[in-house]
Amino acid sequence: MKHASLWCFVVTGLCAQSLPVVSMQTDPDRIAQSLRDKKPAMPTEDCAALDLWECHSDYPDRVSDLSLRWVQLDDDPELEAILIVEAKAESTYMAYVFDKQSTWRMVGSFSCERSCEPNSFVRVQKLTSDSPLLILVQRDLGGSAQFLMTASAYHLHGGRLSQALEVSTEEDVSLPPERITRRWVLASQDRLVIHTTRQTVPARIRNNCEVYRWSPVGSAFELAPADRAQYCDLKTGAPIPGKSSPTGLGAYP
Ligand SMILES: [Ca+2]
Repeated sequence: MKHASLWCFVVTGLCAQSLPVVSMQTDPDRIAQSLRDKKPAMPTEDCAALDLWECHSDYPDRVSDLSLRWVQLDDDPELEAILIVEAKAESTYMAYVFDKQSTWRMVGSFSCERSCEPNSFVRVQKLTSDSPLLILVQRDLGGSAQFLMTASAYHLHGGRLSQALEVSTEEDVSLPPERITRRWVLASQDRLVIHTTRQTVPARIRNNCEVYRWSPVGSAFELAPADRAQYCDLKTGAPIPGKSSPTGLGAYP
């Protein structure tokens, strides 16, 4: 059974949206083994949850790449599992996140179909020292005339993954009016500083800088307008050097 819920705390475009949860018949090790060896065959329900051709026992091909990582994402002592596979039949990389409550549940699945960087598609990282370990997913969510690299951060709590931050890090629109927007996520000890540059043709670059802080109540990063002057040069719209440093999340230089 799938559940989805949505709740928004602030009108900043940031919503703590929790992903659908699917109960699994087997555990992540066995799922990885079935994908790798086709033996034992994967239970039909689990294959349906993964939604891959390669997990069907009568489909001849296997996934072409697979990694299983065990990581501690929440307060309960049991480790969570992140399974990443390359599925050539679907021309995609997939990442699945599993959490054990009384039984194993899939708490998130992410596809990376376009301009996918398999090594940076999914990673686990803290963004500020006062925020929890988050799952960061970077992929292109654009359409035919648009490149839209998007970084999303998810927080596991209460057996659910909810979105803690979403930033479009690079947006190239090739149809007129052509424009390129790039964003970088910087951080201080306890604040995120998001630097945006917007470039139009003919060349004109505008900077923007916004500050966010971790909200334990909202389980998400929320806009902190009162802190802007401390981290952002209000005249130029760029971050003040030395006040924040790169998190590795953002557009390529
Ligand atoms: Ca845990």
